[in-house]
Amino acid sequence: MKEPIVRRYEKNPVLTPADIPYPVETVHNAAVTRHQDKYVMLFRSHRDNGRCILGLADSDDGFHFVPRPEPFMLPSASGIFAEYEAFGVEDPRICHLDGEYLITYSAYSKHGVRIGLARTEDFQSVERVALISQADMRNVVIFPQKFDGRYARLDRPHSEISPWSIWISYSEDLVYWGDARVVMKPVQYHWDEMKIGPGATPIRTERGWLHIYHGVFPTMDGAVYRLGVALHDLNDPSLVLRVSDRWILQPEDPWEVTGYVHNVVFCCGAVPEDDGTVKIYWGGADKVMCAGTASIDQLVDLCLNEGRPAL
Ligand code: M1P
Repeated sequence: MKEPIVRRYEKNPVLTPADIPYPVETVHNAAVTRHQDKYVMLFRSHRDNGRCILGLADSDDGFHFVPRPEPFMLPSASGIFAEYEAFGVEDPRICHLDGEYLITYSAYSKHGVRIGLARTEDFQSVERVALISQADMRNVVIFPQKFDGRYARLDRPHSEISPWSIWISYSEDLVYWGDARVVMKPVQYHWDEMKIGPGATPIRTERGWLHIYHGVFPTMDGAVYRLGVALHDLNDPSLVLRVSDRWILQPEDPWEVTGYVHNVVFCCGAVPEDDGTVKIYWGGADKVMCAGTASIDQLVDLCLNEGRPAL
């Protein structure tokens, strides 16, 4: 039998709607980061009106998570954020940079979906900073390092013409972004041919920035969401060195195959560890949170030795 690239935690799922002390229908697509020697999980939950909020859970070991008693981010009730978050907040990512945690999330409203940016230092309070894209945009991850004094992010605009692809853009202040260009596209008749999107905050390695992304394949039974890896140049993240030709994870466990949306593994967070492994977190079928581990070296090798060009 083939050795799995991502070893699933044996007690998956690590967080489910039944664990949450307030009413939710789903617990999925969570960002996870280290904070003061603990792990913090910022997860998305549907409420029974179909709209989403973000909750927090804490863990000592990255596998056993204890949810907090109240949600962390509800759709804003005031100002410009209220107008653009009216339908909910979804799919957060966390970037730890310059002593603070930057949270990017999808803001839904009757105007479409765009990206909000919030910041926190302690995961007790949170401050909204700005709406940093127009519609239609999802899946924004900020690199945890500046390049020539500028922040860099990967994002995924919607397009009527081209399959949805991964782009990069830059900012001096985190609010105004530009110098955008496409860096990675789906490949026809390939596991990620329908669309791709940024996943976890990129991880710095000696050989490049490792990026775990998701790719989608259309079947007669609906779309299948899988995870793959790409390696970006250390100094110029707009340069994708190679993309692994193989997926690293696909829906297999019952809670990944069946749920709120079937056949989905969707990653918004991964935590590199000192022993050369990475803890990877994914939403199973848009319903529960799962975790697993992989070797960072092996993921980089997959890109470099079994890779394809990104464009
Ligand atoms: O239902 C699967 C996923 O669909 C969307 O992802 P994407 O925009 O990349 O296709 C999002 O709604 C995501 O939250 C969801 O998990």
